[in-house]
Amino acid sequence: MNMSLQGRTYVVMGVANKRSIAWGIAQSLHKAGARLIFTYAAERFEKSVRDLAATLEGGEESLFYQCDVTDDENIMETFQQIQNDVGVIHGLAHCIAFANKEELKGDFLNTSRDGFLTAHNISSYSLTAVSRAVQPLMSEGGGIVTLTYLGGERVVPNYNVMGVAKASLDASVKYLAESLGKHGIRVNAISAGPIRTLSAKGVGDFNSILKDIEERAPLRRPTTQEEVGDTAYFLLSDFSRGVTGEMIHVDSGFHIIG
Ligand code: NDP
Ligand code: N5H
Repeated sequence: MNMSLQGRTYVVMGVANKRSIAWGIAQSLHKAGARLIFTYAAERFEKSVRDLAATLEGGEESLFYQCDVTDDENIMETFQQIQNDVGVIHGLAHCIAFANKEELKGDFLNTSRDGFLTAHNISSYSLTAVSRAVQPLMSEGGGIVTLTYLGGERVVPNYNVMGVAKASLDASVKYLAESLGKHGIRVNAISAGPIRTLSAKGVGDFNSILKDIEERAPLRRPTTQEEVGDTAYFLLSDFSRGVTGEMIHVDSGFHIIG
């Protein structure tokens, strides 16, 4: 067995810019020889995604689709189109989350019904919707990977409704692993340490969160996009063929510290 992804095609959802964790995953998969398909939600990020893909050697072969995960029809059309254009898919990286800014500070008790539903719709349910849509294209089996955060396992200040949505996402990974295992499709999550991305921007005390990691995490350094990318590559390759329904922490070991 070798680690090459030559001849395989992967869908990467959630590249907004070069700091996106999805972009770290795309780079790792590309290095391994994979062909890439990108989906983006906001039209304003289309150029950014296309420009980034063009920086990859052979990136002209990448394909791009607009896909808003709140819209079932859009999801179905996107994967139908991908099936028409490329046929078989070997894996998918789901790197999508959203909560209203006002829900990401203050007391969790004040979470609104709307804010709760929005966070769960985009950050959790979307994995199930997308998994169902991609399943027919994964006729040779393969892997699905999503991104989660420690705030779904423990109370982390300000993560609030997103923590509850991640707990739901983490449980979805297990149920989906059971549903899709019989089709040879594995479903896993990477719990990433804090990385300064567009989503993380504007988040109150990100500096002090990073400082804490540097002081207390076993590896004493922050998580990088590349570290997450390479673990996604492992989870989407045959080297992890016996792993499903799992969550791997790529966080310098921070999660073991009490
Ligand atoms: P980015 O801001 O780079 O990516 C977030 C992505 O979510 C964007 O590409 C955005 O697309 C997409 N998105 C939001 N709403 C929708 C929608 N309705 N349909 C489709 N896509 C949508 O941030 P990150 O790379 O940090 O986030 C990626 C994942 O990593 C998230 O699940 C996040 O929770 C997780 N994570 C991040 C950590 C961090 O410290 N950064 C730590 C642990 C986990 P668009 O802009 O086109 O709307
Ligand atoms: C404990 C923390 C810090 C506090 C909480 C941060 C939560 C961030 C997650 C969500 C996904 C951020 C978010 O939805 C931001 C939006 O309200 C506003 N931003 C946008 O709309 C931009 C333009 C687009 C691209 O963003 C999205 N998401 O579409 C957690 C941190 C230490 C770690 C972290 C940052 C985790 C995480 O899940 O991202």
